[in-house]
Amino acid sequence: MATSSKTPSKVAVMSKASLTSTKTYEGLSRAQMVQAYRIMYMSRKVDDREILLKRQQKIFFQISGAGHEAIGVAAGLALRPTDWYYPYYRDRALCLALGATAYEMLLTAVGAADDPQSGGRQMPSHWGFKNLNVVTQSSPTGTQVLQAVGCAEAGRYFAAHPKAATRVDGDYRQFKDVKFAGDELTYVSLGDGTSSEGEFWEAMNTAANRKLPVIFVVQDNEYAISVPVEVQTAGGNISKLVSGFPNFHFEEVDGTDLAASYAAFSRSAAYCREGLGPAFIHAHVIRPYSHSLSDDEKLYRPEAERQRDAARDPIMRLQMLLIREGILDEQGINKLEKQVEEELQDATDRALVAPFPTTDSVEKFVYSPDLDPTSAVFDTVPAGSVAAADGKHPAPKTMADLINSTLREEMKRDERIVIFGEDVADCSREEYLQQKSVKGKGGVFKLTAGLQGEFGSDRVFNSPLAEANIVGRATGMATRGMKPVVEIQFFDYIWPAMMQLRDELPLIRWRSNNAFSAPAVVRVAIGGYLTGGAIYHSQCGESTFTHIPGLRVVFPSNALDAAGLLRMAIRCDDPVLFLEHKRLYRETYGRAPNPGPDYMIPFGKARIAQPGTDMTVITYGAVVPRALQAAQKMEREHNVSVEVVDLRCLNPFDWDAIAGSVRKTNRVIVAHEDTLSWGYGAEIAARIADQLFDHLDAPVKRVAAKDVFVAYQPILEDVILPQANDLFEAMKALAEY
Ligand SMILES: Cc1ncc(C[n+]2csc(CCOP(=O)(O)OP(=O)(O)O)c2C)c(N)n1
Ligand SMILES: [Mg+2]
Repeated sequence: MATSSKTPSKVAVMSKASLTSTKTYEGLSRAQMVQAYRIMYMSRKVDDREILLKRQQKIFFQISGAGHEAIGVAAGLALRPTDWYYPYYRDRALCLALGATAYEMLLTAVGAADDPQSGGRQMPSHWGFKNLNVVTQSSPTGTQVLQAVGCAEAGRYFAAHPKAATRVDGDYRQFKDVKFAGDELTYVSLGDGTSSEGEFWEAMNTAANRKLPVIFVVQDNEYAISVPVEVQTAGGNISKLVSGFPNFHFEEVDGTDLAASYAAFSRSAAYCREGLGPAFIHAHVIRPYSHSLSDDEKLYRPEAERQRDAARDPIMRLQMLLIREGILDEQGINKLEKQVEEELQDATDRALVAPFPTTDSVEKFVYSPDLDPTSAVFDTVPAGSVAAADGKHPAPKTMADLINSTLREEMKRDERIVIFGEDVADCSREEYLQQKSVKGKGGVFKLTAGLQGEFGSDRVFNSPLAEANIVGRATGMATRGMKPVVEIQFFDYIWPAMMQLRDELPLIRWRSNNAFSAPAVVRVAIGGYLTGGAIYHSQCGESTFTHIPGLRVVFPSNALDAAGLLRMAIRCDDPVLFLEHKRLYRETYGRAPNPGPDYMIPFGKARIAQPGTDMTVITYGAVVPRALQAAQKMEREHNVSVEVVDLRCLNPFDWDAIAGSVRKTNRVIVAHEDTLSWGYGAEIAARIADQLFDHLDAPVKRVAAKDVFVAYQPILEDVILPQANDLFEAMKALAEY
């Protein structure tokens, strides 16, 4: 027996009738108690086996679920296959209880091609089983919590809009089957240390406010690596801190006690399924095996404390209970454990000979393998370019107008689209709209004006003032098949969402080896030239995002491109960062008639904003009109013909257009509004130097902002940001070279 030294030496022989007794343990039958013991024992043994394999250098990392087995199995037995799961790394026993196998776990540990969780891409214990609704988990502590909230919102949304779940060909919906159950709930777990992350509190807030069916489980083993709980949590008890959240059902339970844990989950699940709100389970557990194999807890935990924990070992406790209650005797336990060990041995033998992924597979599933947004099939002609029967052209619209109408047209076409962010609703207090006592706001730049009125408050709504909340929830929703088109009010304030934007949203597909994906759209108002925008309302910084594999980045310079590219972004099967320049929203430059509800521009196709023969300017965004102005002056004053290439889309970008133009003109300037050093232009310049060296008659030049933030005083702003005259001077110098 695993813990035989701690069990009574003489145990009663179990009666044959014992498993048929109707006695239950907080609702668990005697047979379920045995089943639970089997899973818990398997969980511990997989940990032990992985530890051995790591010491033998057959696997490369290990983190155990030891001490957390009872709470995990309790959840697995109390919840349903139609529920959704956002576990954390100690949830091995939960995953086994849901139906994952030791073999699958060991495939992950060896990094096998057939690892169903990630195809050899993620560390072991980063759970993700598509068939079990266990959503791909990552390493950053706490990022799962807001996603779980978004997941629960998606379940509720599809229940209210069942037709939205229908498969539709021709856009991302063709590849995104939706499943939902009306009374589903979402499980999310985390450690005591992780409850210090802000995203946890943001998630609790939204779940409480929207009465979402989420069970939050804090598995409190009193340590986060070496940091004890009283350092993490004011007062040392998370239950006390969260007790003021409204609409919650709260449980604080000994998470090493299977039956008590099961009861806590049963009550919590019933509360959530009734639609009363979320539940919070604070489970006191133990961590007998140090944090991970890279940690030695003897360095910071004395022996006496460790012994105190060991006395609460959940496996030992359940074993003693089985014997005490006559559910299994010593022989029965031995037999069960032997079966588990044989099964595990077989799983290990098979996992150790499983083929590795082929090295040419590394770039697979960075993006959708199904929908290629660069495809020419998305190349359409704008309807507004054709004069009507009466010979009149429709009125030109601003970029702001066309973004608004594109959102409206797409929302009509696709019921999976929801829009949320700060101030995007017309008016959160709906009654004011109904009474017609207010007109409604619809965004600080009015880009979403009228959409709540037209599509309802469950499709267009305000978020709390919390950017991680916006992107994290959008990620959860998109994982379930919705199409959140969310707004970050100012690029300058995107950073609280950075963990979600770098480590989550664009990575979900790759890290799960295409089992999951989250093709959300994040619209962001960006840029300066505002006269008074100053440091915190003028920033660019697009290269930070083009540096993220898996994220499409779009940056239009005019109304027509904004409409065509936004529609492509919404129909796309990849996550998209859609950058909208504030200065261009209402400019006279670049207005266009509405190009119609199907106008699309494929990604990665530049636009020749002005053809030329003597030099090329590669640029995008608000520098495009400035480059055109400078180019016209060059033509007028120096008879130099400048080709202006507007990239429009930064990832993917149109290398063919760049190369074609440089081969023709042999002189090139790369220009952008963002600061010069380490910027987007550096990459383009490096590629030109590398691949077009023989075609150059002069060095590659760059024009960009000075390496400072944008100042408030307009004369300072002017000198900091690249102006038409800076471009003109650079063009002159390049022409003279
Ligand atoms: C955002 C982030 N910061 C730091 C880490 C490194 N790290 C991994 S686990 C961990 C401790 C987590 O403690 P807790 O939440 O209590 O969970 P436990 O491991 O105790 O179950 C830390 C600091 C990380 N993975 N992610
Ligand atoms: Mg902990």
